[in-house]
Amino acid sequence: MAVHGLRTYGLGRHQQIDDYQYGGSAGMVLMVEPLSNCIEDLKSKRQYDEIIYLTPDGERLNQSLSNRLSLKNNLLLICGHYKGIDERIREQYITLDISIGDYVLSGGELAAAVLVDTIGRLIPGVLNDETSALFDSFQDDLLAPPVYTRPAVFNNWEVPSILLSGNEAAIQDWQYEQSLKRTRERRPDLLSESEF
Ligand code: 6GU
Repeated sequence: MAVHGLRTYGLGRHQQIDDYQYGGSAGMVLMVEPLSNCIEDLKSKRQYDEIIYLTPDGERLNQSLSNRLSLKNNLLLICGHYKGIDERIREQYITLDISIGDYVLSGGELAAAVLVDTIGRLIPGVLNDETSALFDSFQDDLLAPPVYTRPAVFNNWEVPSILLSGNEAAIQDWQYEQSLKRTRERRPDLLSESEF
C-alpha cells in the first residue's frame, strides 16, 4: 500500500489544491487539476481495477463488497476533504463510490483506512490463521459465536462443557446454534425468513 499526498500536485507557489466553490455556498472543494495530475501520474505506473472515491453518497460498505474488492489487484482510493472533490473528477475517473456508514466524517481518510483494513485481512497471509476469516461475523451473514480460552473455570464461571468435550461435530453444531441465537437477538435484520 502507498499513500500519496495531493499537495505534491498542488498549483503554484503555494501548491494550492482547493478553492471556493462556484455558486457561492460555504466550504472548499478539491480542485480538478491537481487531482487529475495525481491520478494520471499514478495510472501511468499501474493499471487500476477500480478508482474508488470515499464519500457519504457512495454505496454502503459491507462484507460482500470487501470480499469482492479483495480479489482485485490494484485499487486507487481517493479521499475527499472539506466539501469534496470537483464533480468532473467523479465523472472522468471514479469507477466506484463507497460510504462506510450513515454518518459524516470530516474527510475520507478514516473511511479509506477502514476499507483497507477489511480488504487487507482477507488477503492470504495477512491473518495468522488463514482460515479464521471464514468464521467471522458477517462472513455468512451471521454474527460470530461466543469464544472462551483457559482457564476452564474462573470464580466458578465455567466454560460451556461442550467446548471441552473434544466432539468436533457437536462443537460445530453448538457454535452454529449460538451464532443463530445471537443474530436473532442482536441483528434480526441479517436473517432471512427461513432462518428466523
Ligand atoms: Cl467515505 N467519507 C466521509 N467524509 N464521510 C463518511 C464516509 C466517507 N462514509 C461515511 N461517512
